[in-house]
Amino acid sequence: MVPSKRSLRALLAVVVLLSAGAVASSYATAQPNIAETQAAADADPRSPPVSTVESGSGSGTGPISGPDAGPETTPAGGDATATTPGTAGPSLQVRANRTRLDPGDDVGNVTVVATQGFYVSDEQAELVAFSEAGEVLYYDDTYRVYFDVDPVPGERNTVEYVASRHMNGADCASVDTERCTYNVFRRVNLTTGVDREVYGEVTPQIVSGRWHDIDRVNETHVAIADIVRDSVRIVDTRTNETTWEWHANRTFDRSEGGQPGDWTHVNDVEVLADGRIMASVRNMDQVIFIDPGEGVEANWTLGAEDDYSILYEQHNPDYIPPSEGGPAILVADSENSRVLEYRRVDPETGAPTTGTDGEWRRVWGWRDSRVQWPRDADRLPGTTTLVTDTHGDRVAEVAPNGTVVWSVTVGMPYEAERLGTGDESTDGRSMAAIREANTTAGSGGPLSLVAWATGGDATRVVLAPDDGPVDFAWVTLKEVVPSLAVNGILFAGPSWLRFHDVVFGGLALVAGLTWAGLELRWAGLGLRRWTGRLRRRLDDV
Ligand SMILES: [Ca+2]
Ligand SMILES: [Ca+2]
Ligand SMILES: [Ca+2]
Ligand SMILES: [Ca+2]
Repeated sequence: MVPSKRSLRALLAVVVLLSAGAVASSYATAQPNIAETQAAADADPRSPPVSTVESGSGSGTGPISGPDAGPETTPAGGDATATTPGTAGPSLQVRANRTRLDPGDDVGNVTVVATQGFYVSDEQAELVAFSEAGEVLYYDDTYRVYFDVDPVPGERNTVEYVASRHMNGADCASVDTERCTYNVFRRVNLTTGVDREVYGEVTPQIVSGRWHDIDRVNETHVAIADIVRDSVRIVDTRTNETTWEWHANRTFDRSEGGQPGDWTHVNDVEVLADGRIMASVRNMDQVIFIDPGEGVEANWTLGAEDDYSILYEQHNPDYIPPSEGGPAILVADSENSRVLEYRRVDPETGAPTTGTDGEWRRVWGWRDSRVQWPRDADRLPGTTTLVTDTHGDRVAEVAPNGTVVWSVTVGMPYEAERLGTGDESTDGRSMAAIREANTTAGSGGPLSLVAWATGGDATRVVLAPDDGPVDFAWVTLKEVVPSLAVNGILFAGPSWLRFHDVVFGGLALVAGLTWAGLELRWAGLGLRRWTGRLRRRLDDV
C-alpha cells in the first residue's frame, strides 16, 4: 500500500520538528564556558569562594586574552599579574581573566582541567580548577589553547601546563612565516596566581599547538612529545638545549601514519621509573617504549597501524608499573570513544610479566552513552578512574563497575588531574590488582564492586550500570557511525553541539530534503520532467 500524500507530509513534518527541536533544546540548555560564566559571577559579590583579582573592566571575556593577544608587560590584574624574571621572548602576559584558589577553603578534592576551546565559534580555552561540589576555584584563559596539566610533586596547589597562542609579524621572524605559534610550558601556583614560564618555543604557521604533552624528568630537564619534529626529546630548561632525542623515522616508515606536516602526531610522553620512555604515536595507533640507548623495544609496542580493535588514535596512555599490579597501560581509546586498560602477561600462564615474550591483553574498559572522543584517563589511588570526555564536555570519575561517581561539565576538555594524587596514574593500581583486593575482601568487602556488567569477561567494555535501553541504542549507534567524521564535525562546531545533535541535525536535514523532493514531484516538477522541459525549450530555440 502506498501511503497518501497527507500521511507522508504528516510523518515528515513530525520527524523534522522533533529532530530540529532536539537540536534547539541542546542549544538552549547549553552550559557556556567557564570564563563566560565567571564574567557574570565576578560582577556578583555574593559568589564565594571565587576570589576574582580582576580590576577595572568588569568583564572576564575581553579581548586582552584573545587568540591574537600580543606579548604584554603591563600589569593589569593587581597582585595576580605574574612576572617572569629571567625569561626572554614573548612570555609576559596580562593575566586579567583569572580567579585564585583560596587555600583556606575546605573544598574537598580539587580537579584541574585543561581545555582546548572552540575554533569556529571562537570560545576561549581555559585552565580551570573545580571543587568537589563543582565550584570554580581558579580559571585562566590567557592562552588560545591548553593541553597537558601535571601537578608539581611536593607542592599542594601548583601545576605545570602546556599551552599555545598565535602570533604574527615580527614575533615570527625566527621561523620565517607570516603567522606562527608560540608553544609554552609554564608553572602556576593556583593559590598565589604566580605563573612563570619554564620553557617555550616558536613554531611555524598557525596550528592549535604543537606540544600536547610534556613530562618532567627532574628539576632541570623536561621530556617533550614534539609533533612538529615527529620526535620525543629531552630539553635542559636552563640552557634550552636538547640533550637527547628519538626521531620517529628511526622506527616508522613514511607510508605509515598521517600526512607530511602531521605525520606521527606524537601526543604523549612519560618518563618511566625504570629509565625507559613511553610515548603515544597517535597516527600509527601505537604506544611505544623507548630505551634511551637502544631505541624502541618492538615487542613492548601496544597497538598496530590501523588495527582499530586495539587502539584508534589514542591519547594519554599511563603506565602502571609491576609494583601496582602492572605492567599495565590505561589509555583513552579516543576514536573508539572508550577507555581501555591492557595488562602485559605471559601468553601461556596469563601471569604479569616484563619479559620480552609478554603480550598485551585487555583487562578493563569503560564507556557510557555520553562519552565521545575521550582523551585522558588517570587511575586514582583508590579504585576509580578520572576520565576526560572531550566531546561529552565533561570530566567524569568512574568506578570499576562503570558507575559515574562524580562529574563536572566543561567545554572541550583535553586532560584533567586530581590534586594531591600525583601526576597522571601515580599510585593508581591496575584493575587486576583492584579485582584481587576486592576478591580478598569478599563480596561485602569495602570496595563493594558489585557484579561486573561484563559477566566475568574482563575483555568486554563495562557500560554504566544505570544506563537504560535508550543509552544502549546510542552506544550502538556510536559504534556504527564513522567516528573521524563525527568527531571532526564536533571539533569544528560550537561548544553546545553534542553527538546526538549531529544525529538529529542530520535526520532533520534528510527528512527536510526528502519532503522538498516529494513536494516538487507531486507538483509535477520532478527533476527528470523539469530537465525534459528545459531540453525541449532549448531545442525550440
Ligand atoms: Ca598530565
Ligand atoms: Ca605531562
Ligand atoms: Ca593520563
Ligand atoms: Ca591526567
